[in-house]
Amino acid sequence: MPRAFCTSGGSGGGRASAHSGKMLGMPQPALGANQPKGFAMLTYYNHLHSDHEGKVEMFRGALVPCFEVPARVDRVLAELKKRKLGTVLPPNPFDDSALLGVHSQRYLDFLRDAWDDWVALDPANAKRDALPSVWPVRTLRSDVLPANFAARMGLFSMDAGSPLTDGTWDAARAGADCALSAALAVAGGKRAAFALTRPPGHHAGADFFGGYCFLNNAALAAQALREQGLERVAILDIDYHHGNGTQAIFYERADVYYTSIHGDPSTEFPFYLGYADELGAGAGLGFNRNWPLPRGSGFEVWHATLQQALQGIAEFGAQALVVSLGLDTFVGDPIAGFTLQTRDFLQVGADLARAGLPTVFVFEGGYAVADVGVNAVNVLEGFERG
Ligand code: Q9C
Ligand code: ZN
Repeated sequence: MPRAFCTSGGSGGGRASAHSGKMLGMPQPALGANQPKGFAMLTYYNHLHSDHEGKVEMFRGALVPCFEVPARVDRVLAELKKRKLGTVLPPNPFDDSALLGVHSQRYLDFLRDAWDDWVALDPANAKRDALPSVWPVRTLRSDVLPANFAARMGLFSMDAGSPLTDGTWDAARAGADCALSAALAVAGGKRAAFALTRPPGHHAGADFFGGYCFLNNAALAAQALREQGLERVAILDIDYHHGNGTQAIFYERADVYYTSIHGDPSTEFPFYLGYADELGAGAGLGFNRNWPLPRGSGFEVWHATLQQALQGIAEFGAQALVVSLGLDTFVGDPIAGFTLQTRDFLQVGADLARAGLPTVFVFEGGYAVADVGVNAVNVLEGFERG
């Protein structure tokens, strides 16, 4: 296996390494066949997203209503249709094996069965979201797979803010199909495609969920672009929160460059990753670049930082771009701290277009529900016009 395909190891348990050649589970022939070409935006909409609807998340010692709600994606879809921005399609189906370039087999096995296992603990659980409450932190073992489901929840998660529900697997799985479909469309000649999906993905690691994320859609898109033959793929993460999962998945790889602009993790979630001194490791040294900004930062500093991130992508020589499109940089976001305005998102889209790369947009965060549709579509429209 070429070194470039080796992924950074997850914590034991049969972390799958990506394979060269055609991705397992891809429809054959994949490259360019039956893919719509041309300019107008193609959106792959996750028709199962609302199957995932958490009730509560743990926050400061209380269970509070979820911020990550189905209306977020409904708003984006409505705005896309209102402005007639390109075509909306259901995703193409991929086999579960298509996920193994990014996620470990034992994590996927856990996630697929998690709801049934939760209800098996206690039939009354059918009415309650599943949340973890115990974790294998330093000195505890993460190589053992406990039979107890609560223990497995902790092993495969990073927080208690990401409720797992009856429909989480089906929704996340269809979202992965959206990301893979968008990547194949772009590999096949489309200028841009948009994976409109929830739950989001960028906090999910090779073998854990957290930060409302279960499967890492942006990582799946980047890996699919690689396996379609693009040699250097860049991921630009503009969600308010650092994409710890995406960074970790590619941290030791030189073929996928990860760069992120986000709230300083010293005060902002995910707290334990996303600092400026994280530059990659091993073969991946120099292929990771973080741009933490203080809570309260506005568009002027954010926009100047975007130019620096885009310069890094240009110097890397990316052949395609994956954008983790979070809209929680918006001033009105209830859980974030930057002050971008609705009009600024048009400028963001135009700046992304100037990178001149085939681009996969993947929907991430953004919790100001009434504004998230206009803000997301402003990025896409700015890109289309740019
Ligand atoms: N009660 C994304 O934007 N905790 N995830 C927030 C607020 C986690 C955000 C606490 C925030 C995760 C994809
Ligand atoms: Zn976010």
